[in-house]
This record gives sequence, structure tokens and C-alpha cells, in this order.
Amino acid sequence: MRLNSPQMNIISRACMKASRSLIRDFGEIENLQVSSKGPGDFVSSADKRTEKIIIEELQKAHPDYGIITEETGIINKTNKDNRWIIDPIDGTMNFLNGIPQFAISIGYEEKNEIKCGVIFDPIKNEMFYAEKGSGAFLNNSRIRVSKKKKIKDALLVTGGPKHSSKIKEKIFTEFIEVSKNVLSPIRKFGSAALDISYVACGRFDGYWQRELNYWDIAAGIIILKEAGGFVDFFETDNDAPLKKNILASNSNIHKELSDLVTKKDIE
Ligand code: 2AM
Ligand code: CA
Repeated sequence: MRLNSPQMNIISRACMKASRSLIRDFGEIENLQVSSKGPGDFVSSADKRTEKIIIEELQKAHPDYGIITEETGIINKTNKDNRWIIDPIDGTMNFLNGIPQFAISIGYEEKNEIKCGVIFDPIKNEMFYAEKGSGAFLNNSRIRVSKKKKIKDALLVTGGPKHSSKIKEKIFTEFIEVSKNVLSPIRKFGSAALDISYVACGRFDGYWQRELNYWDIAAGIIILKEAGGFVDFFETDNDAPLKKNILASNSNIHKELSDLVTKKDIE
């Protein structure tokens, strides 16, 4: 770890601790997949277990901080000055199917601004992290977004729509529209946190997705920004501040991708 502010230390320690049990749980999935019961219940308890370890670790350091999490909801509601934002397993569907593409994501926010974040892929042992003003890193190396200039040459990633989405048609139409403008087929890897991390380190050139939750991408925001990328939220619903439509890319293709994704004639 190349950054050592108190918050970074706390987050990375929590991540490492939780990842040990998460790796063990992932090892169990293969056995459960062949059993008649399937791994469904086991995964939701793995989610809860991981989150519990993270919360305990974070609260040991700062019992008064606010916490927003996927499983538990909001803790210490009144503290909006200092908040942890946690997704214990981002890429749950991958985890459930034994696919090693998921991550723990923890961000730290001060007065509604993300200050630092960690996204840890425990299977590939890749830790993406950043702190405001200090750059972004993958393990011990500084990372930067790609330098691709044209959307046509870009390798893009997206996700969704979820089954319950009320705007499925719009999301599919948008996918087709963007697809027509790029040479390489658009990827769907199933973990928003890793998708955005991969843009930050230049593996992908751009990413967009509608109907995410704040915890899916909170840590990713600072990692991408510190890697020199652009992140935008579009068509935000002011009544649902934790719901996000995100567009993240290198700075060169941001305008082109943004014009395609938010085209007014897609209904
Ligand atoms: P999750 O794995 O923590 O559920 C997949 O496209 C990405 O979208 C994942 O990061 C997934 O997070 C996120 N996502 C958020 N809400 C979702 C939902 N209701 N169904 C599927 N994926 C969801
Ligand atoms: Ca998630």
C-alpha cells in the first residue's frame, strides 16, 4: 500500500480482514453448486458475514462515523460529515456462480465528498485504491486511464438492466446505439466496482451503467478521478440520492460517450 493516511489504513485493514473469510466462502461455492440446495442462501450469509467483519473493523476505529451499506442500510444516520460506504461483495451473481470477478468496495466520504476508497479483488489479489490529491494505485503501482482518443477504438464495459428495471427497453436500445459506434463488442463483466477500477487502470476505456446504488461505485469515483479519468452522473433522481446512473471514462472519449448514452431520441 503506497498511501498511509489514517482512513486508508483503516479501510485497507478492514478489506484484508474481510477478504480472508470471503476467500474461504468462495472456496465452498463449488461444492454447493453441485448440491440440490444450491448456493443461494450461503451467498447471502457470506455477504452478511463479510459486511459484519468490515463494520466491526471500521467501528473499532470510529464508532461515531455514519455507515451506508448494502446489507444493513444506514448506521449513525445523523453523522453526514464522516461516512463509510460499503459494498461487501460487488459482483454477487459472479460470486454465486463461482466466477472469480467480484470485489469488496469501501469508500470514505467527508461532507458528501468521497475522499478515499479501496476496491479489493481478493481472488486476483488486486487492490485498487486512491486518496484525494495523491493519485490512484493498483497494489504498488501508480495507475492511469488509457489514452485512446476516439470512441470507435474504445473498449467499453457496461452492466444491467436488472430484471426488475422499468426501463429495460431504453437500456437495451442504448446498448445497441453505443455498440454501433465502437469496433470492439461491449463487455459485461458483472461487477460495477471492478468495471470502474479497470477504466482507472486503462484496461477499459469507458464504462456506463444505469440504476446502480451508491455503494456499488462510491470508492470507484475517487479511484477513477485520481487516475485522471472523468466521472459523471446523469439523469439523477433527486428523490433517490443513493440511486445512480454513472458514466466513467478517460477524458478523451468522455464527451463522445456521454453524447451517445444520453441521446435525447432514445426512449
Ligand atoms: P451487486 O453484485 O452488489 O448486486 C452488475 O451489473 C452490477 O450491478 C454489480 O455491481 C451489481 O452489484 C450491481 N447491481 C446493483 N443492483 C443490482 C440488482 N438489483 N441486480 C443486479 N445487479 C445489481
Ligand atoms: Ca454492488
